[in-house]
Amino acid sequence: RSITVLSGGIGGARFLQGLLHAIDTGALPGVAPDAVVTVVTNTADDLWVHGLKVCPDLDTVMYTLGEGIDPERGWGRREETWSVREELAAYGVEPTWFGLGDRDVATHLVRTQMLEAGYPLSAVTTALCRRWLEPVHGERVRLLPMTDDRVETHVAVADADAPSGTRVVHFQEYWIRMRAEVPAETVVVVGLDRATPAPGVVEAITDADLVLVPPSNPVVSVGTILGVPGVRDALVGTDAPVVGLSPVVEGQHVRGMARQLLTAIGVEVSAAGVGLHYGARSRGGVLDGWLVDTGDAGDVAALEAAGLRAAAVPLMMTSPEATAAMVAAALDLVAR
Ligand code: GDP
Ligand code: FO1
Ligand code: CA
Repeated sequence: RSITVLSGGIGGARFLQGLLHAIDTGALPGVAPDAVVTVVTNTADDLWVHGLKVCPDLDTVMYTLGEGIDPERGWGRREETWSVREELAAYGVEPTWFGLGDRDVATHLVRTQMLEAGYPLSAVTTALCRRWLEPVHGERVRLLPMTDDRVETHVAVADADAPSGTRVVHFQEYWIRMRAEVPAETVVVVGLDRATPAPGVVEAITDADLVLVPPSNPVVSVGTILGVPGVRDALVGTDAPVVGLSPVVEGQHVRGMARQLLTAIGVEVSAAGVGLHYGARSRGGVLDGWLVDTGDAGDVAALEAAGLRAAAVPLMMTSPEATAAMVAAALDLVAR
């Protein structure tokens, strides 16, 4: 069996922990313990900062599955120290709002050096994962960036001081410095339309036995992956069932900024709203099934009317066990 997951950062990483737990405990009928999991990861959160290429979602997944993540923050390294950050601040260099931890910096140094030597991001990611994933998971987890091309999400916000009344900032500035407190007017994913899928991405979807869309951000995580030319077609064309899980529970994102960004792209902030935005494959969309939280059981009928298989189960990823049960329910949805 091979399972492909289209992942963002924290939500995707937690989901993957549950998926691997479910595989290990034999909780998924028809999925052998040696099933290979390919993670196609969003790279549109990436930024160049202090001369370094930082890939937050790739690193969040890599550190989480490699047991190096800071569990409280959900991003960056555990047992982190911040001397580099303090020294940069002492020089007064911007951006001071983006914090690079000392341990984390090593990852960005290796990555940047390899990129500048001419290796594509996908090859760099494989090299970094040799340290993090192989010791823990052997060959059964593969991490692929969605593309090797530079793609960056930018957000337009109202700014009375700007001549046009609008200012465009990098997604990280919107999220960290502005704390997503001002409405996002539009989301522009720079470079997306000219990007090509990284090696193995299309094949991972086409040749999969199952494709899972975790409860990742539908706009800046899954939305950007779907926007890489060729990815949507691969999903439409694959023989594998495609099933997703809602990141919106009872009209609220669980964590992050899904509400602000869904509003910016005109999608209703509800479990059904996101499911209908992805749409049924039978009707031009990308999903066969969509799981919603028990609190959103009232959304199931509308989803079914739109051609999706849908069910309501608890969708809070409170532990790998709870998340494994979500994965089992997702499988059950498309097995029926
Ligand atoms: P990011 O890149 O770090 O923002 O992470 P992702 O894009 O992978 O996931 C972010 C999304 O995960 C947010 O929209 C949250 O609503 C959602 N999320 C986080 N924790 C949970 C959870 O326990 N259950 C559900 N259903 N969604 C969650
Ligand atoms: N999030 C913050 O809130 N503040 C930071 O200073 C910060 C730095 C950072 C550095 C590396 C990294 O991989 C992630 C980092 N994050 C930080 C998290 C990141 O901004 C977001 O959570 C994701 O991009 C959203 O997916
Ligand atoms: Ca992200």
